[in-house]
Amino acid sequence: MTTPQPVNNPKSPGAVSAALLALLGHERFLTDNQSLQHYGRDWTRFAAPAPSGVLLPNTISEIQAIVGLARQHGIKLVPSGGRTGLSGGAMATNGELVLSLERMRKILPVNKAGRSVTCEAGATTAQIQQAATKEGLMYPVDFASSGSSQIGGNIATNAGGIQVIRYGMTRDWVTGLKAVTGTGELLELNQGLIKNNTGLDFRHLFIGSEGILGVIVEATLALTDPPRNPRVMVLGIQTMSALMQVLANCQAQLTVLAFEFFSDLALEKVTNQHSIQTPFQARHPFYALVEFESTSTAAETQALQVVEACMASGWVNDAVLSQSESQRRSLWRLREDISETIAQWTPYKNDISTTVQQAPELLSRVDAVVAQHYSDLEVVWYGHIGDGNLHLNILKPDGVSVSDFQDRCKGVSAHLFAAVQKLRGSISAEHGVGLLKKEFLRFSRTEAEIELMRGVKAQFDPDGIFNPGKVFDP
Ligand code: 2HG
Ligand code: ZN
Repeated sequence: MTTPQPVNNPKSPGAVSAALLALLGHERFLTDNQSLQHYGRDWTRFAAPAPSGVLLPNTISEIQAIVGLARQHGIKLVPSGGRTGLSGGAMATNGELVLSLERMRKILPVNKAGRSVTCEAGATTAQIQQAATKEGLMYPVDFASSGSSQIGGNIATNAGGIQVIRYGMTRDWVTGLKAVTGTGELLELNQGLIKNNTGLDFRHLFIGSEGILGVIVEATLALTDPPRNPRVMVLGIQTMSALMQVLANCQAQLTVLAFEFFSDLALEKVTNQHSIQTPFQARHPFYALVEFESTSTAAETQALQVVEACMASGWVNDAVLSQSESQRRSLWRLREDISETIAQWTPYKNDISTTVQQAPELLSRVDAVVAQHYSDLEVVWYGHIGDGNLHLNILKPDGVSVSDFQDRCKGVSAHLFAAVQKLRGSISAEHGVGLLKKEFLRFSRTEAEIELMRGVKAQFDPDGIFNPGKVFDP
């Protein structure tokens, strides 16, 4: 077997390789091309992976030893989970070493009295959800990629998903965090406590930090009761403003678990790809997927009354209501399969938000930008509109190169983000800034704030070894 020769310009590459090999062996220090390609990228398709090695530690102390070597030899590290991110936050494009947590995936027994679970950062979201379900509890942060995304990555991007309207973001469920900083120190933050008012809470700095302060190695998560008898309605809707009226009415009268929307083109792509039946005979410009708790026949009657009232007002054209668990799941697929289905068109992704009350204004301003700049392209609208979060995906036409397409869309982003900025919204609601959004960060954060972020990074990672070039430039 040949000795791997990493790494991004270390002071003494031979010594680094020898030390990493002594620490991890050939099995857990990978430098073959296939591994570099696999571990060097996330679900973003706008940059080429180019790491110089992949590290697969088993323990926190191995991670601390790796950080020690990185400091000593000037190596950069990219923390890596399930790499399902969409902003390039886990891409290694510049000879870094990928620090994968995939071997650290232990889940401790669920603490029933405390309604919590502690796990290593490499446990997948779905494994954690299953562990909770076995005990009659629920970890409520959920999204289409939960089977492969890992909890460390979820926390590092403060992942959102399809039930935020009811349960909040990942931040709301993390009660304890262990992280190794850029100095190799192990921080044990908040220890699963519900009540702890002892000064600055660094846990919340690591949540959403996108790997720039250090690497998350363990988490304690709060759990809750699963919803009772969730039902799904899909509503055919005429206009975007009607969508928001329907939201207000559902919120007022139902226990809403999710309120998602998608456009007719999104539905068309998903149903064509997966040979799923469309729920309606006729087509409608937009669809809302509403999930609600239906604990009694009164709740079901209430839901039907809401729909009837919305139809009478002309907001809803048509509606279907799930009658079984399998129907509920099939209706969810219409929404959950969109992102994966359209991936074949290398879409340019926008993940923007405002307050919920300003969402109609956001939709109309975005509509104006789309009409002006993208009238010749396929544009797929969908998202968590009940949270004020819109995913606008622009599909790359055949025959246009990825980089030309990206350049064109980036030019339009400035117009789109200016509209977001006017509403004091966010240019990245849930996918993070990573590599792709950093040049636009100023549309959501002031220069003074970005400078403070640099200062915070310098405190936790004085040598700048963790995820360099992500979120902002040094
Ligand atoms: C979703 O809500 C994900 O489906 C992905 O956040 C969104 O692909 C996207 O733009
Ligand atoms: Zn989303």
